[in-house]
Amino acid sequence: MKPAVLVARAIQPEVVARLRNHFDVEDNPNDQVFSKDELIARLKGKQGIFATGSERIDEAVLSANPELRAVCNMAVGYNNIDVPACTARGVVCTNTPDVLTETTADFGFALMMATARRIAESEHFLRRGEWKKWSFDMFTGSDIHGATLGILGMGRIGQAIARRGAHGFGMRVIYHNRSRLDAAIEQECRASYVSKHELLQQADHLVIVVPYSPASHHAIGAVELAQMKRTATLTNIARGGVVDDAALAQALATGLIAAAGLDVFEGEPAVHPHLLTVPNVVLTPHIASATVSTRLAMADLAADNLIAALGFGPSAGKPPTPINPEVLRPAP
Ligand code: 8YV
Repeated sequence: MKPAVLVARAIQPEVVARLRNHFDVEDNPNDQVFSKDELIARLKGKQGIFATGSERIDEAVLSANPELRAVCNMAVGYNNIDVPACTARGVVCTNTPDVLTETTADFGFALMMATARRIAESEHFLRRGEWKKWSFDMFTGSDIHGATLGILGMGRIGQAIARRGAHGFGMRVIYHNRSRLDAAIEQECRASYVSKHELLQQADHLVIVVPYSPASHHAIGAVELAQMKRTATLTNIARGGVVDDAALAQALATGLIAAAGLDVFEGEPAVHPHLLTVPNVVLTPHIASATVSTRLAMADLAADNLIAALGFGPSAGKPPTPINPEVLRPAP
């Protein structure tokens, strides 16, 4: 009998078909978002879950489903998974790094540019029929080329954004990270390490790419926003909760900073109501990794992880991108 797995959301049919070669698959072609109780009920008897950022896998889910052996996220971020709880139960967790790095960096750069050059705001103005004449200061924004790009969180995506800024747009790149990068990587990205305070004070365009954790909760709040230039922009493509959205909306409304671009939100898909009323913010629905080819690469990698984690395929027992590889070690 094939092991049973749950594919928690609608995904590419060819990936579901591949999973069916190994597993008895319960999929979700109607793309229902399960409540905690529904998720627990659907996981009954399942050994694996193909998850997305929308499913919270915590102690309640794990204890109700002791047969679960693998939690495979179709996302690089995994703040939806209680990894220590999984590890304690010997449940392997995996994510999808690398395959989305360049796509997500493209989007971060695009969102930063749209924010600095007021693309969404001016497009809405045009669609409303308000464009009657040229004016010297109509939708004047701030330059990207030659400006200082500040990056908070210098992992793979942060580095890819730094390269675009330094090599493509002649930007001065500064970054802050938990740990400083190797000199060779700094040199290749043409990025200089600074303190968080220096980052906030000096950046013309601040891009947030730091993973969410209790330590990064509200890393940017009222105190941090007050340290930024009044002409600065802020772009968040990391996770809701890294930025205090209420404080940001207030900063945008009062001109404490010039503009913001947000792809992620606290409590998404809900958006803080104040953010919806301020004009100087570009809002997108968590689509930084959304290209056809990258979403397929993410789904394929999550499927490869699930297949290997449950002991099938060419790398049986060795999922390509585990988050808690310690659970894979054979017992001494
Ligand atoms: C996903 C993401 O689209 O990979 C991540 O961490 O934020 C996005 O690429 C989202 O998490 C859905 O799983």
